[in-house]
Amino acid sequence: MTKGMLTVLGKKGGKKPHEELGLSVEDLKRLYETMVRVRVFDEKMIKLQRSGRIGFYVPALGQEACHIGAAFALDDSDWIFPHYRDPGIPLLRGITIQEMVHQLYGNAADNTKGRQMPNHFSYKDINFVSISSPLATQIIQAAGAAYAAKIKKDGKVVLTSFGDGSTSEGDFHAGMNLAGVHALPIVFLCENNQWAISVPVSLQTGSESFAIKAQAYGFDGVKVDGNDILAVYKAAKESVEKARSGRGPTLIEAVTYRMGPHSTSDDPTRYTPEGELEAWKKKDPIERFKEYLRQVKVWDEEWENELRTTIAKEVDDAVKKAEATDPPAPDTLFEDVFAELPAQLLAQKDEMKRLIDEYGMPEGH
Ligand SMILES: Cc1ncc(C[n+]2csc(CCOP(=O)(O)OP(=O)(O)O)c2C)c(N)n1
Ligand SMILES: [Mg+2]
Repeated sequence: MTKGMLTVLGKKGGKKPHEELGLSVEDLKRLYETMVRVRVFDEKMIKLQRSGRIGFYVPALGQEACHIGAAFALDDSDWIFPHYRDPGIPLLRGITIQEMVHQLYGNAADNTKGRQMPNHFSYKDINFVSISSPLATQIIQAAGAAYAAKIKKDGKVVLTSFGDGSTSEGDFHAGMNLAGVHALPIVFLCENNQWAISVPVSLQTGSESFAIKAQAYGFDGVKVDGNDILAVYKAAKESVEKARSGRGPTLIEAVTYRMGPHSTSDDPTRYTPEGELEAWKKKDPIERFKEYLRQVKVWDEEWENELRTTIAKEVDDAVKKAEATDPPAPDTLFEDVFAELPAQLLAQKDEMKRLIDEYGMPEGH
């Protein structure tokens, strides 16, 4: 168990931290760009929901460093069993903003065919397993996948992310226990954003931290500054190397703050203490990384402006295209489960056709 909290940004003296971590200038740019893409995407999606154009959205505001820093430490073929607040991970693995916007609209180009809740992304080709609505279910699925990786000896590592509130679910304990017993190749990332909707972290655990919980299962816990992308990357890199070399799991507690509402269905001003958000805004993970990049001469105003303009256009174009795309065709409701439809579903399909013939297509089609 590491004592205290791991930080990298702001440390004085010695070699440049990113060089020590083996990160190139290209890597730094990619990390920063992904954080800004998530921020711009978030801001736009919230506006779209507020103006009634999409139904629901879960912002990642303030938590960009946690999930992007951790995922960057993985190989592209490693498995991810994600929390619902991690849109930067698919973006890092090459999923486009367009694909994600189609999902939020649930239209015919949505790869989940409008059957999933908005924001519940799922990308089979990049080993990004479907986001789960029931809290913590991804943790046991991830432990099972890590068990499979160990049996198959395929060299893959599993990352599963979840919130502080999710550690109160039985599935967290079951997953951690299985991983500890079998020394599985898995990294648990707890994004401690201080809140589980309106429940503060003080009511979530009697332990002195979340990281310390790993001790009970026989492996290491690391508490890291979750608004410091280089610190998260460092913790994740060490944990991933450890997992890949057969030395078992790690629990990373990334200490961060949810700077926006829990989701677009929430109003945090009703329960957060005055001044809390303002205090955390001073530790904004993007601003902190930007300052570091400025110091090492990777960031300048011109690049920032170009980045923001390009991303804003990319998001706007994606929205236009999603709004011009039809909803999924009704027949798709009957696809993907049975190779041959059973009699009762055939009857339902006929009934649907009859209703459409009689009343026409529902509004929006
Ligand atoms: C099993 C279960 N119980 C309750 C909920 C309702 N719920 C959705 S999100 C949430 C809070 C989760 O907090 P946390 O794990 O800290 O994640 P955060 O939203 O803060 O990122 C709750 C209680 C749920 N989705 N699943
Ligand atoms: Mg939380």
